[in-house]
Amino acid sequence: MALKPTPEDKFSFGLWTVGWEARDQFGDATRPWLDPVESVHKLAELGASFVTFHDDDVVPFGSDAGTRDKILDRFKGALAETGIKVEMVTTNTFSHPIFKDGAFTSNDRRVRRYGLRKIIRNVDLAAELGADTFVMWGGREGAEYDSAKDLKAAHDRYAEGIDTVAAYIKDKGYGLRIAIEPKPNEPRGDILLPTVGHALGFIAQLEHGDIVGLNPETGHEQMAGLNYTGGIAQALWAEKLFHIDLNGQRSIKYDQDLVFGHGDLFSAFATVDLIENGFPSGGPRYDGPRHFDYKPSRTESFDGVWASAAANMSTYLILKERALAFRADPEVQAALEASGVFDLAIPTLAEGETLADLLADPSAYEELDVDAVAKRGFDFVHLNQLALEHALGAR
Ligand code: GLT
Ligand code: MN
Ligand code: MN
Repeated sequence: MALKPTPEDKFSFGLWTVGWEARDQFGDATRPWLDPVESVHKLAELGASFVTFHDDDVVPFGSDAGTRDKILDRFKGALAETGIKVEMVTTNTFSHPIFKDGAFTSNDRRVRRYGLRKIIRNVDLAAELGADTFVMWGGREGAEYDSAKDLKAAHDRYAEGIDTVAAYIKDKGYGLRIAIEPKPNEPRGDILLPTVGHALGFIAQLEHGDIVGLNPETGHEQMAGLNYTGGIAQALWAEKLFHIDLNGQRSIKYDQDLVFGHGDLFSAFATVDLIENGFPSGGPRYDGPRHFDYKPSRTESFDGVWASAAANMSTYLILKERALAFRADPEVQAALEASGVFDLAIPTLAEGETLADLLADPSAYEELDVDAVAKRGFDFVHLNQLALEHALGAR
């Protein structure tokens, strides 16, 4: 049964998602250009609360100032009419041929300076529209060949670029935070900051890292064979989960950008469980928009485009209902308890206990019956089956 969204669900869509003309490596567009104003109206009807966009999604690359103003006025009109808000803005530093070797990390300094200007101009627009998040997906920041990049210099330039933008945001007093979006490859053979973990390590080295966090995408982590829920969990733990891109991916292959849940469904259940229920022991929560970054398949007409947009939200809501039921089930709570899930939140050293105290505690080591302790079964399979039965609506 399809579920209808409400504003409390905070659903958000990139205009480049429904607006994708479905041109791929091997074939031409299968759908015509879609007016962003129409997308805003359609998404509002379907129950979304927010849209997000790249500068070039709304104002074609290279438009003169007058044209840009006219287009933006019309776009703002659609926002006002529908009540749709812009929560995130991002910059296209990957489509135009000038960016073929990247923006912040292009070997050509002229490109780096141009890219920085394009981004700063868009930061101003993001602030003007009241966005909270400025995403940076560096899809072209990378290489096909190891000899092509001085990787030390590339990281220096990447950090220089992001720190410069972050410092500008602070100087202007904008209420924006930067969210880096990792991806392992595609369009470049290898992309810099390929995973959540790489990006977290990078942010820790920045001068203005306090306003820089992450925008992890489901499929991007899965393209690297990683667990998306695990990735966003570590970002949450580090208090760096600023935004999310939800979609679907079926295993390690090209970036599929399927509807959320149409890839690894059971993993999607775990993702929604974490977002909606938080960690079993409490702690940092994600409270931001539920943002979908998917591509309506190339086979679909516009009817299929809108059906797929609705499918993202409906799937999320179904999984949310299932995840709430999972945690509320007394049998699940007992299974979590039996598996020791709650015990993991107990610090290993007792309050006030020092390492010296532990070293002097024979019950922890010398007298511990390691074979007896090793006999314990954790019953994780039973717990997982309960999760599966809830996910399938069989409980
Ligand atoms: C591009 C990419 C997405 C990013 C967008 C933000 S651009 O469509 O495939 O994953 O989120 O720049
Ligand atoms: Mn993707
Ligand atoms: Mn994305």
